[in-house]
Amino acid sequence: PWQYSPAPEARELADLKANYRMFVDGEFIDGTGEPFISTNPATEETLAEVSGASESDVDRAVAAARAAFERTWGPMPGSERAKYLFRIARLIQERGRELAVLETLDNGKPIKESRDADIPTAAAHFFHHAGWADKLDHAGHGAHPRPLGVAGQVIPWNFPLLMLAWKIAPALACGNTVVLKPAETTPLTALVFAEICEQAGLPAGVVNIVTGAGDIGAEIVAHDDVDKVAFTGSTEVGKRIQRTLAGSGRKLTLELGGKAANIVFDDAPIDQAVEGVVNGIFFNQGHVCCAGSRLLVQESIAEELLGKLRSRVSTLQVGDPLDKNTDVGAINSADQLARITELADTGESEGARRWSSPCPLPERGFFFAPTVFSEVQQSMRIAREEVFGPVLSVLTFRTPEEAIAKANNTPYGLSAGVWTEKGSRILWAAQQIRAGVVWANTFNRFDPTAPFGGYQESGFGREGGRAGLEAYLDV
Ligand code: TXE
Repeated sequence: PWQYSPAPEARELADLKANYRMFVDGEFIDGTGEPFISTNPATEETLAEVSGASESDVDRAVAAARAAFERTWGPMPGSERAKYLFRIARLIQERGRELAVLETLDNGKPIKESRDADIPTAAAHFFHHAGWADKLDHAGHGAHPRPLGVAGQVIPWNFPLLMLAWKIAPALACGNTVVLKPAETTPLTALVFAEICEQAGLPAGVVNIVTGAGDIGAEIVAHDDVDKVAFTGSTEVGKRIQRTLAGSGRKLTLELGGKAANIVFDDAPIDQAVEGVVNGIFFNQGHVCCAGSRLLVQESIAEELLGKLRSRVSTLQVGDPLDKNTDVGAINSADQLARITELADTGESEGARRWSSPCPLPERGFFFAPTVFSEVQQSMRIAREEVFGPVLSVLTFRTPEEAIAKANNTPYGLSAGVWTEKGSRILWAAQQIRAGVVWANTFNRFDPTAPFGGYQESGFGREGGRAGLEAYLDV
């Protein structure tokens, strides 16, 4: 009978700041590319040195994934695959503290978020998909689902372990093997996840983690022996990947940016709405593809809501991500901070009214004060472009129809929120808004049973739930 490998000693903080190697064919190896540094964005100090992949490391990882698909993982009954996924889920829970601290150090997000949201939701995703694995061998009615083969997966830096779980759990449940590249600014929890795969006794080659920058992502995407590509990241890179794969017959899912409307009607429970608006845009420093970055508020309650919103935002604690009381942590990188700063400055120059929380900011590290722009017009860049930072744009509307028209006036279509006491209005709005997720009287709620994904330039394909499995199966 299978037994857990002895758990490694819980690591001390100092040990988390070590050297990290990539994981190919069941072994931790030094890549043959340039090693790189992962920085703690809250202190600007070097956190760890990480080995870098080259094209030949990608070849090696894809070959290992192919061999595992053909020899071990592909032929394995779903009921056996399920056991591995359950073990992985439990090991994520067991190593939850270590993962949460490491995620916070590498990404800059508040520890209370990595501890209460990122890590448990990642574990939940593996539990959920473990439950699918033994139910996919026969779909019934003569339909026979089959895995696709090797999945090439590229993920961003905003939810490093959670995005990994969204990609790897369904792929493995369906019988595929994986080559995944984490973002270059947040590679560390993916490499601890590789240890967890080893601890769970996962056959070599089923999961391969290669580390490097966008050029390595591009190698994975373009690799002839990759059967399916899954990408979460910028719309620009998503479009490039779509062009690369055009005509190849390989499957693709894209989860790209967003510019979600959070609509507050005049009958909404206003204090609850204020909390939802704050959570919608300031959770994870606004580094959220489904962030409620456009607040659409009914004109008659706009002043009251804005007043309450500013008072609430003034109470947010910005600073040390490892402090349990911190609400808003560090911006993930200097590049991202520059992007946010530039876009926020255009808000002012285009005539919107800027208000920032008076909170003190740490002297070192990448920080940006929570900011609310009022008097925003739809034509302004801060109303159209994804800021991906703690910056809210407030627009007003008079009628429900105008609210829907404004909500849909975007090239994106990932998520939206509706705040109202009227059930009929919730159902109506959910039908009218062109977005993959519409939350009602809540925001940023994630559940592995609920499919997540977008319309238009937010991408295509769904992750989570039964719909999410389609991306990893042929029938
Ligand atoms: O994204 P990139 P960046 C948006 C957000 C942000 C902007 C830029 O608006 O401000 O994108 O962020 C890999 N082929 N989102 O520059 O470059 C890269 O190594 C294959 C929204 O960080 O798209 C990383 O692993 N892969 C988004 C991943 O793609 C490539 C989350 C994401 O990086 C590649 C992140 C290439 N040619 C940013 N170039 C969301 N949907 O949540 C880069 N990569």
